[in-house]
Amino acid sequence: MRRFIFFCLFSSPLFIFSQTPKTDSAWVSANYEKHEYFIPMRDGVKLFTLVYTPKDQAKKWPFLINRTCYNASNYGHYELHGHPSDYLVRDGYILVFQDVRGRYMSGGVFTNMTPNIPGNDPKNKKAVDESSDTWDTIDWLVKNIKNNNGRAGIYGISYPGFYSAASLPDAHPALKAVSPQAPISDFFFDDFHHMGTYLESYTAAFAVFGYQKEDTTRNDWFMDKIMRFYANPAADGYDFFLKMGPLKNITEKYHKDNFFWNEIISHPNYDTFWQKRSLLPHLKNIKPAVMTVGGWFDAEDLYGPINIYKTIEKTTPGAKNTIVMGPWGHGDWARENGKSTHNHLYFGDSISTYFQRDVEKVFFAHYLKDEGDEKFPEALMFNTGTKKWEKFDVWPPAEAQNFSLKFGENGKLYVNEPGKDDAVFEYISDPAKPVPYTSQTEGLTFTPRNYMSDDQRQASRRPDVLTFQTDVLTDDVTIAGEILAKLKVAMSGTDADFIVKLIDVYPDNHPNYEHNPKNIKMGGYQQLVRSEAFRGRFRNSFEKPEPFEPGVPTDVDVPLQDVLHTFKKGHRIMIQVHSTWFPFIDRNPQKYVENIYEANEEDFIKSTIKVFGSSEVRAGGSQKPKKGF
Ligand code: PG9
Repeated sequence: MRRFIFFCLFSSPLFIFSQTPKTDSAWVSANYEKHEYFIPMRDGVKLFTLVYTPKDQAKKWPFLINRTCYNASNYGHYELHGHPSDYLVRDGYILVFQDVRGRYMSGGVFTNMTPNIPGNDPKNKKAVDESSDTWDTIDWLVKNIKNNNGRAGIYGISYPGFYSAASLPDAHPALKAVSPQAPISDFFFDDFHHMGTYLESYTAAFAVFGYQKEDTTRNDWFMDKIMRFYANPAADGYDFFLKMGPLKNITEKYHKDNFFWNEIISHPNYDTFWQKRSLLPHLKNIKPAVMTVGGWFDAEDLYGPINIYKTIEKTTPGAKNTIVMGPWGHGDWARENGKSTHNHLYFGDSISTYFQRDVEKVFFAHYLKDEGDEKFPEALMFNTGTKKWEKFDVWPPAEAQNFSLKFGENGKLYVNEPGKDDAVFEYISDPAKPVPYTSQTEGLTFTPRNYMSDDQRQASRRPDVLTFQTDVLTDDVTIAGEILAKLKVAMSGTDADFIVKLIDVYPDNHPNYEHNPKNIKMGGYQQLVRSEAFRGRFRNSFEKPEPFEPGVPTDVDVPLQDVLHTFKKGHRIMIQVHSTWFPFIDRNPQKYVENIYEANEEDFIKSTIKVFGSSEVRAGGSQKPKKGF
């Protein structure tokens, strides 16, 4: 059963097919000695910490730390699940796995996205957060573990990515290298929410984060809560959640006693509850080297890596700060099966191995062992169109040519040409028949995943989806960096969501991929490159939502996360705009209510939405790519 959770949350690091020599439990137990400690924090709480020390005592070793809410004991049987990678394990570190406060074998109370308390005073027993817990852990390790070289690194994927990044404010002086990977930065923009919409596709996941354990345990105390969704799993998530009706029914039926769910539904706006849980305002005066890693198709934490990198660039100009973005879904860089794919798309062979061996291992060896010369680019970014790595000395690219995409009549999309400013495009948005977010029927997700590069033809054929596309491109067009959809809209209702999608339309004669286990036909495939869902009530402020006035043209700016994608000659660029995307996000009643988590069935109304031709999607273009990393 425990494997189930580990599998879900880390999306299967258990199934690592590394091409390096096997670093299995036999190899680990032959080369490492394992010890378990309960490390005292400054307020007296003890954190369970698993330590693997190299048996080779001829050298002094640095620490490599992973702080997790997903059960450090999963690493307790000399089985490391490929995380850290086999390259790091074989390179030799004192490997540390720690249950964070309030989880599994550690003491204390669990808090989601622990608010950071600026400053670090080990004598202040009250001021504890993830930064102070990491500081106290490193201080104890350096003083108590034999044969260490006085340096520490920290890494982690997903929530452990947040704990890695949370070590940066007021970092311990021994902390020299930090790699936040798919880190959460702010739960109002990562994971559970997208720009104010609630990710209904996450509903089962709350069980993991919303119950305090009664005692120290190595087992998943919340499993019974999860199994309510999975004992007889629905084959069709769309149907399951549509029948569920308003979100208040989820409260009633599943999460009434879940403290995190109750926090979410009591704070529908970006109030101080969320603001104090954002890590971004605390990322100042950063001392350790930072390599933030993310996946362009990461459905869980894409906002986090991009914004952690950009924030450090802004607050600490001289920081050793690198970002690596690959053609990966959530955490895919930690597993290798030889063929690097996302969904139906093939990007090349062993891309995760390249990252683990030639990037991640090099980063930690340089800063923790003085090996190799520092040659890290500011940004090592995989172009998802050309399927090649590109290196940038600034991200987004300094020479961004600002692209303007404008809507025209008959579904035309214009690049850097005037559209039809006086045109009006409209659709009827019906919450009873929302736009599906996947091309295939899928069951209950623990978190959404495949939609990020899915085929959009199921949407572009619907009357409630505005679809605009360019003529066939006569040259390659690269979009690099941020995208902003500046919509001018009006509606018959008083609230609405806006989903904006950037899509790569393949030529009708595009060959199928050789590596194509699901036998997907790629001719005419409308590949999602980037999307964002924006809850219109937050157009002027995420803290103070406002209704729309029926019929009044109103500006709604929808920021989409960065991309690096070349639309190749013979392809088309497509933009879609619509107002439901289910069950990826919850349905907006489209009649303004104070709190959608408390909306009633009768609040859900059809609304006629108008999008004016004066709308525009702005994007950045890329500088000439430099040689690869
Ligand atoms: N993205 C992971 C997650 C968070 C919350 C619920 C479900 C998954 C993670 O950050 O660990």
